[in-house]
Amino acid sequence: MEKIKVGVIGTGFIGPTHIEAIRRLGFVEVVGLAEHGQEVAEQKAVELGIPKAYGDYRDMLKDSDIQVVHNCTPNHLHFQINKEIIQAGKHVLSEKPLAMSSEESAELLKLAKEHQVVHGVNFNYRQFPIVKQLETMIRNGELGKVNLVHGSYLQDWLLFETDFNWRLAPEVGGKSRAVADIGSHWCDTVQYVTGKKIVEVFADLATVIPVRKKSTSQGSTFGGQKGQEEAYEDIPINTEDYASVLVRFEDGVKGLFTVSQVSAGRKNRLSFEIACSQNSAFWNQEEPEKLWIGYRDQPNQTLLADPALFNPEAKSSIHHPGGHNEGWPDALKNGLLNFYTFIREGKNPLSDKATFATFEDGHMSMCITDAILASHEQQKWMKVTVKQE
Ligand code: SOE
Repeated sequence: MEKIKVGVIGTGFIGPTHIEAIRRLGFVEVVGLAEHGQEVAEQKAVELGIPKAYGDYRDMLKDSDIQVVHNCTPNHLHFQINKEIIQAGKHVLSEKPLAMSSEESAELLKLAKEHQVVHGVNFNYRQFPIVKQLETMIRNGELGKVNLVHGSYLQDWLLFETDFNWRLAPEVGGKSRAVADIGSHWCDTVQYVTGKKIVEVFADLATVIPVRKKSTSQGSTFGGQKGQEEAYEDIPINTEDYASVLVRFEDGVKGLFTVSQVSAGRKNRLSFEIACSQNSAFWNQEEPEKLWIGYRDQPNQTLLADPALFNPEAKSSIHHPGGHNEGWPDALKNGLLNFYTFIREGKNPLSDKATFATFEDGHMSMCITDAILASHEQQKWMKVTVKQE
């Protein structure tokens, strides 16, 4: 059987992880890579073992062999490139955020529907096996009715004033940083698990480090190290390092989350607790194989990820016996497996249900971010308005 042929645009932190995940699928092949400039593209193609190198992604989009394109570029390029991928009639898998504004993400969603291409966005945390298990438990009513949802997403890679990355600059990263970068994951994951949309928010944002020192040499995500001998320039920062957001979900469910990229010791700690009428459940991405189940009238339990203990629907997302732990790269692979199985089975993006996050979810996420920013600015509750094109 012919493998599905893929091109990847962008090879910073996330592009290579997409390539690795695709390779693990077996029925999909990365045949092309695009970077800014032929020299970088060729160097990266050699490093990553990809046959075709394009110094301009537009040339890759003309390659009729390529059926699917992954957009792994910095945020400010997402909209234009996503648009051109769709217009070239290729299926698209984009990094989040889909675009720089919710007007743009609405336009992309409309365009993807018109061209009937399969569209996915990399909200990977919903693809952890135990997250899927929790989703089925809640859907089957095993924990009772959902009452409260709270948690946080904490990182420390921007803790020092010398930590700098393109995500900090609004013209490249977008007008929101911590909320759009990691709050978007938290919201997507809890909406997926509870099956309930966020409908209203009240937010308090802060820029804990208002001036940063930008190294004239380093710049990769998670790349910073303290104490290096460097030359720096002062850069005023006006995107948020921190946010606390009160949230109201559909059906009167209430919640709260905090995001921070300046919390020492927290590397990539997305966590949430869901309090239901019978039990509570707690999950933390840094210990992804454990699900805490809380009881009022008996000892609490910890469910260790194990296909033998999972609900039938959740079993398909776990690929190893209990104790053979799966983590972050495996969740990304699970998302891509679902995305490419959808394509392989010739499913219809307009009518078939996707088991991965789509541009619909990507657009929803942009609308939530808009409401959070507006709420902080106006210091009042804001409704999440899902803009239509
Ligand atoms: C950086 O904050 C980042 O890489 C995010 O952009 C990812 O989406 C998240 O999964 C990990 O942190």
